[in-house]
Amino acid sequence: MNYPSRVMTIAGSASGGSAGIQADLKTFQEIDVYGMSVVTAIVGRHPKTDKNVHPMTIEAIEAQFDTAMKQVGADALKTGMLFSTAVIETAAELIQGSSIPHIVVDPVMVGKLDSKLLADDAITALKEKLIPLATIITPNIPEASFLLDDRSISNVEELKQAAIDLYELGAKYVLVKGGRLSGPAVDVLYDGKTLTTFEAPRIDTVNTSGAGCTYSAAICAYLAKGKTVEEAVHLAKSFVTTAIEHGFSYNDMVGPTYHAAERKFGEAHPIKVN
Ligand code: PXL
Repeated sequence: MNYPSRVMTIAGSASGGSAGIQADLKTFQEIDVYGMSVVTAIVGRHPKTDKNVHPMTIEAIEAQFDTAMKQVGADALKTGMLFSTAVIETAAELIQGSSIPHIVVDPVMVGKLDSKLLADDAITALKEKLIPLATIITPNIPEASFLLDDRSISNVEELKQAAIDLYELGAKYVLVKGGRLSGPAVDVLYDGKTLTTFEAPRIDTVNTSGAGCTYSAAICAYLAKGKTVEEAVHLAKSFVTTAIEHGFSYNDMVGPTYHAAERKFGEAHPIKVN
């Protein structure tokens, strides 16, 4: 038997199922890798107290990682919502103490429904402790802008310059996602030498909750399967674009992308690579 590659996510639980750990595990399953999880916090707003982020202890985070590594091991790992300096430092230590070959850092800061997913004082640890360990980081425009001291990014040229400048933080590859610009959804990949753009047509939908989680989870899954970073980004962009195309909502709130779309509709969305 050819066992599936092993993929771990260290991220927050999004109880609505569109984002976070839930999006990661659904994506892993669709791409046929073996998914494991380390929950850093539970995100869900209490109807009376309004409390939205319910953190796990460092002990619980270490216990989950150790259990998954002992039971299974990992070929690739992604990080999502880590929230605090202490959790970022713990994730960095766990990654450094492992020999997992591919590390995807999605520098999650704010959710689509405006949940605050990174504490104000945690950006330094993210930049100094975690990003240097990354094979690839996957900021969207607000995240890239924040990592570059509130720089404004409003066109593809500025997206490219942001990727070049973020490379200085020490990741091997930087993918800056331009989904929030108008026009086609252009993402820029930089490896210290070459800029590559990945372009999908804009899809007219509001149902994109968890798209960033899904994209970075798909990159992680394809890296675990032995794809190069360029191939993994291309395949993942296609996967998430198809998932966005078939996004839906059960009510009048912003809904999820459809993780099963590529399998169900038998189509991988064409992506222009330049
Ligand atoms: O989409 C970003 C995100 C990541 N992780 C968790 C979330 C969200 C958005 O709400 O809840 C746990």
